[in-house]
Amino acid sequence: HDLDAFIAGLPKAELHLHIEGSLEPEQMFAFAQRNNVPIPFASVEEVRAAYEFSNLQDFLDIYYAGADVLRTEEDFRDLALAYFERVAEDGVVHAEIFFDPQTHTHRGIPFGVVANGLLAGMDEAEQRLGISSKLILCFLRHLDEEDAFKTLTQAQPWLDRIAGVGLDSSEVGHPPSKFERVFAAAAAMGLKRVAHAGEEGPPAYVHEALDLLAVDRLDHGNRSLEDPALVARLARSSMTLTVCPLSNVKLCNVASVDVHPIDRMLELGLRATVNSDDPAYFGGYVADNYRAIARGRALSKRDLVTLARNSFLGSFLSDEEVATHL
Ligand code: ES4
Ligand code: ZN
Repeated sequence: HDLDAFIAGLPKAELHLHIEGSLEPEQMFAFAQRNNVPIPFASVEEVRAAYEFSNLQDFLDIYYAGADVLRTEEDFRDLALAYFERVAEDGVVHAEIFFDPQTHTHRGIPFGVVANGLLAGMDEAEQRLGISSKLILCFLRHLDEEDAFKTLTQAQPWLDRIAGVGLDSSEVGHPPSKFERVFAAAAAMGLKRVAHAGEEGPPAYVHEALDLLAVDRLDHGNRSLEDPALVARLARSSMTLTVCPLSNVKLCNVASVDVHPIDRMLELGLRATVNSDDPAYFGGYVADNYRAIARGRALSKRDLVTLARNSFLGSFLSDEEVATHL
């Protein structure tokens, strides 16, 4: 198909990818076997059949359970490398990937095992595939501020290899204000800031992410559309939104890709990008997301180029590096 080839051939950056969410059912079985970890599924088909979610929490319960098979530095390296090998086919030339250290440290896996493994996979991807990448440490917002501070302290030895901090997990009931101080500490260490906001939470949470966390980028941000003054502010400040269409549909935040607001976001002057979020759970990698909205919303090639261009403009690459991709 002409459109599929156009999308795959479009150089793009992925800015919203939870590396634990790239754990494919086949890998889950392979890691479970080699680490002797029991899993409550008999087959890959059974795992896939369990991926029916009615909201974010439904998904998170399964996602955290799945991550239990990740035990060794080699597991994290293999997980990261498999992601890069897969998206090399999608035209990804740069990726800024999230990881959730608390998911692992809380079950006894040292921070360094996770970080060293992921960084090894990232380095190998750069050498073998020519894909550059950055790492973003996400705090789990359902846990408390003290735990986030502990995690930031554990990250200290790796700070030269961590581009920024993010905020993910259960949004409603855990507003950005809960993490104002830890984000200020991260900023003082020279780290960039991003936060999931307006995925399930109200526009007020997006205002908090801007005003209290001083985010450099907004993850999802969909519900900003309910607040015209907020939309104007986001457009005026060229704030990047990392939109994840297939995720929005799988988590029932958007009824189908046919009614996804991606084109409305572009028309409103928002710097929207397209990303996969948790590709192994939501039914597709980044090019699948581009294809789904291209068909669902009849996007033009010009729109697709704008979305890909926005992915570099919104990245944490230097202006010089961005220029090489435009
Ligand atoms: C996530 Cl889709 C989504 N939302 C919030 N937190 C997450 N962690 C992994 N995927
Ligand atoms: Zn996400």
